[in-house]
Amino acid sequence: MRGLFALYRDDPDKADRLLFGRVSHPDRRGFLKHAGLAAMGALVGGAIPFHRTMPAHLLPVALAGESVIEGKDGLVVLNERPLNAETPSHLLDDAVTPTARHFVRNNGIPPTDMDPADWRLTLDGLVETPLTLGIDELRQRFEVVTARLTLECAGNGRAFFDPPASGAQWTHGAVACAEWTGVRLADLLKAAGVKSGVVYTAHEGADTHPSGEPGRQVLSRGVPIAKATDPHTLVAFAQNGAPIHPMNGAPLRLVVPGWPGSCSQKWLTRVWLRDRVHDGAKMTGTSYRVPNRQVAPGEQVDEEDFVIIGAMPVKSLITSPATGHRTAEGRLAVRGHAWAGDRRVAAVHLSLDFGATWFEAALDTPANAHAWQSWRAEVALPQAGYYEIWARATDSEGARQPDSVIWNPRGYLNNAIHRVAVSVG
Ligand SMILES: Nc1nc2c(c(=O)[nH]1)N[C@H]1C(S)=C(S)[C@@H](COP(=O)(O)O)O[C@H]1N2
Ligand SMILES: [Mo]
Repeated sequence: MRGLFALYRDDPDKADRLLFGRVSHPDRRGFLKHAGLAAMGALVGGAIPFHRTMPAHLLPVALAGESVIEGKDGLVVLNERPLNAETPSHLLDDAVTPTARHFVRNNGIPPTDMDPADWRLTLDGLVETPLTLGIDELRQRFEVVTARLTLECAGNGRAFFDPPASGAQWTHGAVACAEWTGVRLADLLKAAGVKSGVVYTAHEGADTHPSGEPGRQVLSRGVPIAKATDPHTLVAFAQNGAPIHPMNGAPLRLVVPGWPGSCSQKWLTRVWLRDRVHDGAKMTGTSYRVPNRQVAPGEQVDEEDFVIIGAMPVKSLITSPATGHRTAEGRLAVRGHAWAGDRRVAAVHLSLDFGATWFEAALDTPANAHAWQSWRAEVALPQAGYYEIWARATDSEGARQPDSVIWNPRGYLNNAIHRVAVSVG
């Protein structure tokens, strides 16, 4: 698949000829060859009803569904520019998400120069001494810590909203728990000296706006100073013991576990301390904000009635079996993970009868605060038929996952229970 991509980049006419049988300008209307269409249909797993109007030199995004991102494996690409790719649930089975399986959520175009040797991070604003530090200085001057930290996009699960919400149509896979190594943001801020009156951080990264307009910010989020100085909030320079993947923010990024992934600025260049709630790109309007009350599906909500999302809600994922699994009558091992924002997961329950009755799964304690917790159970599937396995987590404060989506205009915070289908017999 990568070969096909390279071919489209280097010689689009040849690529068209190979895939479609001939080059057709200005579009392929009527020219698509049967073999090419069948091959493409097989690749995307279905018929291609829109082929007649497919413009030339365009690689269909569905074709690009797998293995197109260097160093990533099995991710499903939702959008190519900016790049958004999620991980199928059954590929999130590991306690520590391998880098190759960590989702990618870009709002803009990543920087081209990610050389750690000349990367600089500036801490300024309401500090006694503004600091500009290289990555070597971070390693040398501050305590280096490693932790498994759960990162989930606030829009994970957006695909299930009805009425639909605009934005990347994540299903279940915009979540991961990698092992991150770096220094505590709290320690950096202490070295800079936090002045009184600080309310919020403001984060800046080196990516650029898709429009190409110079100076236009892509994303600049911040968090309340209490979250910034929480010892689990890291400025990370390693992911799973190796340099950070370029699409996950190399060479330096924030990891603000338990909060919307957008708080964890990638390609981090600056943390600015402010005396007010930060108002950078995607901090205002309806971005990463939800209504301050329950609203009806489809309801229009005034902008001033939105509040910024803080800690993410309790959620769980079934990572085995994969949905669509076929098995013989008998017992089946079921497993997955659960996480709960700034809280811990207290229990995970499973149901095999569409939520009528529930039984408890065995649940691991977290490896460290903000690591997701793995769970497992063995279930009996005594006779042939269609089963659904439902998983529902409850957090340490007693909050539990709802049965269905709690609707909000931009499709955030969908922590509805995960269901997988299994055929027996
Ligand atoms: N600089 C920068 N940082 C960013 C983003 C971005 O577009 N630019 N996306 C954010 C969002 S919305 C999420 S969910 C996480 C995703 O992290 P990942 O791509 O490493 O999985 O990165 C966040 N940090
Ligand atoms: Mo996100």
